[in-house]
Amino acid sequence: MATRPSTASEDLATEAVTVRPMNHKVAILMGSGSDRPVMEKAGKMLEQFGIDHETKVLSAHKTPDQAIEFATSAADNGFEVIIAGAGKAAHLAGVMAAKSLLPVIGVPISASLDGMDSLLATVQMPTGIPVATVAIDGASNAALLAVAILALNDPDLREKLEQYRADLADKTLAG
Ligand code: RP5
Repeated sequence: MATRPSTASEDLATEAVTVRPMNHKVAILMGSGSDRPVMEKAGKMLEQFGIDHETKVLSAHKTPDQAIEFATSAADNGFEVIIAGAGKAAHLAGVMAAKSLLPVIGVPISASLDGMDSLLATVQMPTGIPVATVAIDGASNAALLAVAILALNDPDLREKLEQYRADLADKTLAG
């Protein structure tokens, strides 16, 4: 029996079945190696969602040229979101936001003054250059916010986020 050519809608259906999961890449930056114990939580959370990430120590103060170079080339290098944690006079997230159009999530690190200094330095960005700031040492939430941003255009990731929230509710109700 002669086979008829496939219709456009059948082609589309086949394409939908063979579609691959989207590849995302998130940058996890920190101002010092001493921030690593906090910032590692962001990486672990992203891994739960199967999201690739690259971790780097870059200081707005000690390595300003490298920090600016990273921010300037981040989008071209495939990053979609930048998470930046720093303590004390925390400028790393602000510098990333100044030199990149990617969404930047700042994590204030409690390196001194219970983290109040870095909280204010990170959250109080002047109008025009925003940094989405999470709680002091809130690296896990920074990752979850990155997931929410990436899920806007990724139904599979959105499903994972819904499942994460459902599990969270179950755990909470279980006491
Ligand atoms: C900030 O100063 C870093 O992000 C870190 O939280 C804090 C202390 O840095 P180190 O003295 O450990 O290099 O720039």
